[in-house]
Amino acid sequence: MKMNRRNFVLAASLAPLSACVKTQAISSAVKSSGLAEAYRDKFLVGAAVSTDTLMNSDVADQQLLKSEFNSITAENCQKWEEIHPELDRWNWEASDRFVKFGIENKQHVLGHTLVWHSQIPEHVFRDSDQNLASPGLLKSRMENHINTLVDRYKGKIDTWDVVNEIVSDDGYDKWRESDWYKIMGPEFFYHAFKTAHAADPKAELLYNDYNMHYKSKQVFLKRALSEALDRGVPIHGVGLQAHYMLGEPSIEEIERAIEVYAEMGLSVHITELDVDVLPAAFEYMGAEISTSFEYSDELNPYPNGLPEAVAEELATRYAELFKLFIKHKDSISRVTTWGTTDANSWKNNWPVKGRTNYPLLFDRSGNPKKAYHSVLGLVS
Ligand code: 9MR
Repeated sequence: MKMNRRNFVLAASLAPLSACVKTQAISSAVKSSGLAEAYRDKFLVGAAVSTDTLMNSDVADQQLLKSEFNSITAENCQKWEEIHPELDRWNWEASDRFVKFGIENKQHVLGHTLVWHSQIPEHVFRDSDQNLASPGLLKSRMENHINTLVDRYKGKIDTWDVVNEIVSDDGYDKWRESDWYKIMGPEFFYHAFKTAHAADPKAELLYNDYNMHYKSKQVFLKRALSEALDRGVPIHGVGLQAHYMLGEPSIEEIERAIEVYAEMGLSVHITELDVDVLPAAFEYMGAEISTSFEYSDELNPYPNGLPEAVAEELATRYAELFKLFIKHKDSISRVTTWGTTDANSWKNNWPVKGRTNYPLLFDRSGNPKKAYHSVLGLVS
């Protein structure tokens, strides 16, 4: 195998998988199947873990995570406002539990997310007079945040989502006017990766975003990522969030996105996969969580269960997606669903609060859905 950057990262990111396979082989008397096990020679199969699952010790959900997935991502507990709510105060409990859980279960552990414009306290961007912080002050706060977090889990967290969502939603062709960008310019992007790499040189470092299949976003990101890589910025891979719908985007669009980033020598991770089955509240299909729409019954057509025909459609959609991922298994290191069961999906509350959505592979009771069987059926 040619040892380019992607292969190196893939080898590094698959290393914990061999440990995981061993563990699963040992416990095969108890459990001989599971999605991750079925896909073990293709890519890691992961799920995001909610803080509820970690803190309330939701045993059923934890069991599902252990038996079906060999990779876990912290859904919320490591976001800046959660873990570092004040300049000198850290909340470690949920995050420590998350990392411990992954290590005990020999899973590939994903940290999420170090630098993001969202879910971050306003004071980070202010000086003591409440004016916009200087570039130097913000840089030192970023360093303190990344160093503290990455260092605490050095050698335990395998992969970090280092920076999330740098592209403007207006045209998808320029930098997002976030406080990070306003104060530091593109340097914020470069510096986050350099700082994370210095804190744990063995960790795999990702750039993570939604709508990575949009043409203009690809053009922008190709340029931004190339400029960073040319400067020696240690970016090892990209995360395609993959918040999809039943009919959109097309498989061809998703395939092109995988190819574009893989051609740059980057490892491709599918980081937040789910498939929304409810009527679109709007045409825009991103994941910018500040957007929301008012509830109406027309937007919530299946409060008492998913009709058989839609369950079939979902199963077909998942099968097509996984067929594509298998086709590109040499470029794809991991496929992670954003949650475990339909009960704990963010999609029940976004972009409309209080709907009953069915975007994942397990139903509200944790039972495998048709979609699960269609994905499993591709490899067994
Ligand atoms: O699923 C997450 C939800 O529970 C949170 O309320 C929300 C805000 O922190 O973030 C959701 O996860 C986001 C992820 O961290 C980044 N990509 C978009 C995801 C959906 O908004």
